[in-house]
Amino acid sequence: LKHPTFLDDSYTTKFIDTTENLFHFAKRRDRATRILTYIADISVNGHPETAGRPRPPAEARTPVPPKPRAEPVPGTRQLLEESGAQAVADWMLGQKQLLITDTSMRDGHQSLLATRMRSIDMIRVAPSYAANLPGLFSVECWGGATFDVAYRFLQECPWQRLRDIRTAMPNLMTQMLLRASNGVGYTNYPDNVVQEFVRQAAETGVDVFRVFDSLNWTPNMRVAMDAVVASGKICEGTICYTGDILDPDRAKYDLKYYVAMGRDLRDAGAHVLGLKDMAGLLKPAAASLLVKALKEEVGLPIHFHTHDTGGIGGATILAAAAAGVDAVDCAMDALSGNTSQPTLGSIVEALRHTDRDTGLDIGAIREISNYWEAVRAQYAAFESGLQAPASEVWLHEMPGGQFTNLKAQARSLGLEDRWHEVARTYAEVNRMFGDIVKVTPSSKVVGDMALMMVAQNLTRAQVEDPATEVSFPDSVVDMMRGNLGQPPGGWPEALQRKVLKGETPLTTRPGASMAPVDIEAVRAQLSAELDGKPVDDEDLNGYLMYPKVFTDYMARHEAYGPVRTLPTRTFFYGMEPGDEIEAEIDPGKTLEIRLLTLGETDEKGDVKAFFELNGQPRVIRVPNRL
Ligand code: BTN
Ligand code: 3PY
Ligand code: ZN
Repeated sequence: LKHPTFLDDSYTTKFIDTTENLFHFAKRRDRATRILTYIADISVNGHPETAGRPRPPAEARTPVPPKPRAEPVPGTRQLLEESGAQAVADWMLGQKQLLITDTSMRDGHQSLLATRMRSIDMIRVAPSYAANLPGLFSVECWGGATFDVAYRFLQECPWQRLRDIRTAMPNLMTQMLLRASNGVGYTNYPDNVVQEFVRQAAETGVDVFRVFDSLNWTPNMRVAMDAVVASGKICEGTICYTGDILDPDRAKYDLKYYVAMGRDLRDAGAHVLGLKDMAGLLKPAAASLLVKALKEEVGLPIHFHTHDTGGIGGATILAAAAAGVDAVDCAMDALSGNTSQPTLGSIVEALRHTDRDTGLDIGAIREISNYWEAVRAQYAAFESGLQAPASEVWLHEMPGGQFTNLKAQARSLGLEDRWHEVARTYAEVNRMFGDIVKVTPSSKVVGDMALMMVAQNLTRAQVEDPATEVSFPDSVVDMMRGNLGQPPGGWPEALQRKVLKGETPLTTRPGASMAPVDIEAVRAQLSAELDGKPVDDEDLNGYLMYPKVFTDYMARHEAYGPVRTLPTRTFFYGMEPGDEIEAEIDPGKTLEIRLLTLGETDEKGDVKAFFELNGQPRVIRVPNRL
């Protein structure tokens, strides 16, 4: 009687005849059986994501988080809770020490391990952060690509990750990356979807929202920024850095441009000014100039983010620190360097006994980094194989989070040995699009176009020639339609005309012409799709961002249960006969699982897996799909 048709009073006597799924009773299996089914399936068939990839070394250590040294002392979180967002911003300006954000739980693994780090590996170390590094400014642990990857590839709920980290780390501010009107997706959402998402993220546990727009178009940031300010959390209005302010050939993105944008963001209500160098292009001398100018002309505390793709990110951070930047992002040593952030422990060491001394405990940093080192070994399948930093980043300008992803895409298209050509073409596409900011989602559009040109051996001249037929990727058409907003100076008109074939592009804010979503109607419809299961606000927000990704996740959840509680090695590789693991499926409710043996494949093509579950024998049958 909780079926939406009863609830919304549209019930008629035809209900039973027309509601086919009413009599499809899902086979109700307990959670332990579902988890055993997952383990059996992976043990027999392998995990699709790790097939053909390098395995963790046999001697890889089991990650053991460092012991919390004491009860967590109050940190930035208490300041925010007790005195509010503006008080945190004022406090930042009054500090001498360089404040540090640890990005290991978000951008660190997004940039090094294809975003594949599982919640359990984060939650287990969160108490050590709280107790041993209470002086951190914040811990970036949510948003960006982590949201959909959690549902899509890790079979876990991103909201639960946030809630659990928040609980385990009560004195530190959590931080997320929000793509403004693109939410944590790749396209513009209706305003009320963005507002609802921010409200929920704040409620579930985000303290600092870094809000950026992929074309640096501030009008398209207002809805998200206003929602953050309304939530009482910290709004970090963010400039994305591209080009080179010292290069007269890149005059489009000069010092004046960035200062003007900084003022716009301040006027839009930012508490903190984010400076997001997503590709790691900002050079030390330019950082000195830019940080000084922004400090003087904007007046907000500045939070600087960079990537070490070119190998001199640490030098840029130190130059920014000398110029008075208030906070910077680093990744814990074992998850730092190359396309990730500069090395946290090394920045702490470099500034020790100077007037910007971070005050962080280097011993605690080393212990936590040792933990991440052992965790990282479990994700060998997702390493990019990138051996060294490269100055080529100043040619292609790819964001750190995109670089390894695009390389993997190139590999899957058989273009791996033409990677440097892809890099050069990416730069060509950028010029062809008018020299734009490249960051999710605009960076994906440039990447799609570059891959297509290399795969089809198309030159820029051919693409631009009105007489040559080109079938543009959907993402390019969408962007030229104005659906990601407007870049400074607009789109190149001739190219836009060719892509749109006469269609008139949008020049106003996409959200302004999108009808609001009827949130409660969506809830009812989703609930119906889930056989009447009630839909809470977190699930609803997951569905609003990624409808199909979410329902696919829910279907697998029905089949496999809370697999987020499995150790990472088990999740990706299953068990060998003789292995024994534990999974805490509820606080205090732990499954002890032993795989005794796997049987032969029978005439139906099934394999029996013989387990011991908390000492009791259990047999699970799964298909052998190999
Ligand atoms: C995915 O989203 O593709 C990975 C998540 C789990 C897929 C499950 S794992 C067990 C079973 N074996 C497969 O090959 N796919 C499913
Ligand atoms: C993201 O949007 O995921 C990014 O990391 C952009 O740098
Ligand atoms: Zn980044």
